[in-house]
Amino acid sequence: MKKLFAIMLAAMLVLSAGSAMAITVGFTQIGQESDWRTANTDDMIKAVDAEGWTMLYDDAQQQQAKQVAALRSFITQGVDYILFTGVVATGWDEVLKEVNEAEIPLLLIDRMPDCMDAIEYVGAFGGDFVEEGRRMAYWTVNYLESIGRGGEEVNVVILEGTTGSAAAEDRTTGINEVLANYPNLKVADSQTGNFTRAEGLAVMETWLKSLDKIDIVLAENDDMGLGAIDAIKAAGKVPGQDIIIVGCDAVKNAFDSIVAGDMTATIECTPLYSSAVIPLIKDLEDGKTFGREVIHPEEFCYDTDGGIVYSADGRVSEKAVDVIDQRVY
Ligand code: GYE
Repeated sequence: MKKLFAIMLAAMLVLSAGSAMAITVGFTQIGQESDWRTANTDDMIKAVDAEGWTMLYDDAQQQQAKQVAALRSFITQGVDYILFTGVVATGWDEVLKEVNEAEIPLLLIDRMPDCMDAIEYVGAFGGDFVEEGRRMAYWTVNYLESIGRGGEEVNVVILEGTTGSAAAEDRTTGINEVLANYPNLKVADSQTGNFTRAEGLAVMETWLKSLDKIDIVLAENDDMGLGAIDAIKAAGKVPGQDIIIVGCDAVKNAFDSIVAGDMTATIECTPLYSSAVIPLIKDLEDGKTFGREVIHPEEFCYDTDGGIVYSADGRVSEKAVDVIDQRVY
C-alpha cells in the first residue's frame, strides 16, 4: 500500500511538472531597433526559459504585416498564451479579435493597441508614455532654472520615435503639453529618428546644418540621443555644454554617456516586464482572473548631478553615477 502511494505520488509530481513544461508562449516582438528592445526581448526569453516553458518568438522587423502573420501562426499552432506589443497603435482590431475567438489569453506589454477597450486581455503592463514625455520637458525646464538660464529664449528640437507608435505619439504629446506653458522654450523642429541611433545621428546632422541655433535635444529614446551626440561631436561642438541632450529609457549606454558628460539626463522607461508576466501566467494557470487596468512600473530620472525636479508631483532626479553599477541593460 505504501509503495503504491509512493508510485502514485511520483506520477502526480511528474504529471504536474509535465504540465508546467507544456506551456507555450507566443511573443510577437516589434524588432531590434534599440538597446531597450534588446533588453526587453532578452528578459522575456530568459524568464520563459527559466520556467522550462517554450517560447515561440517572432521578430517583426518593424513591420505590422509580419506581426499580424505571427499572431495568426500562433493561433494555428495553438499556443497557450500570446504576448503582444504593437509597432504602431492602430490596425489591430481584426487580428486581436481572432486571438480572442481562439480563446488564447492575450497579455499586452509595452505599446498598447488603440483597440484595447474593444478586446479581451488578461493583463497589460507598459510605460506611461505621456508622463515620460512630460517628465522630459519638466526636467529640462527645471534644469535650465538650476543653471541660471530659466527665463532664457532657447531652441528645442525633438527627435521622435517611430511615427504612429504609442511610445512616440504619447511622448510627443507629453513634451508639448508641458512646453506649451513655457514660451521661452521654442520647438524649432520635431522629426522622427525611428528610435535608432543611426537615424538620430542623420536627423541631427541635418539640423546642425539647417538650424541657426540648437540649445536642447529631447530624444524620445536614448539610442537617438546617443546618435545626436555623435553628430554634435562630429560638428565640433561639445555635447552637454553647447547643446543639452535629454534621453528616454535609461539604458546602460545612456548612463555611461551621462557619466562621461555627454548626455545630461535620461527619463526612465523600464523594458523588464517578465517579473510581472511570469507570475500572472502562473496565477492564470491556477484559475485566477484579472482586471483590465494597465499597470505602469515605477520609473525614475537619472542625470549628471541629481536634485532636479522632473514631474508635476515633485519627484527628484538621481545622480547617474550613483546607480550605474546596478544597471544591467
Ligand atoms: O523607448 C524605445 C524602443 O516602446 C517603450 O521602443 C518602447 C520604446 C523604447 O525602441 O527605445
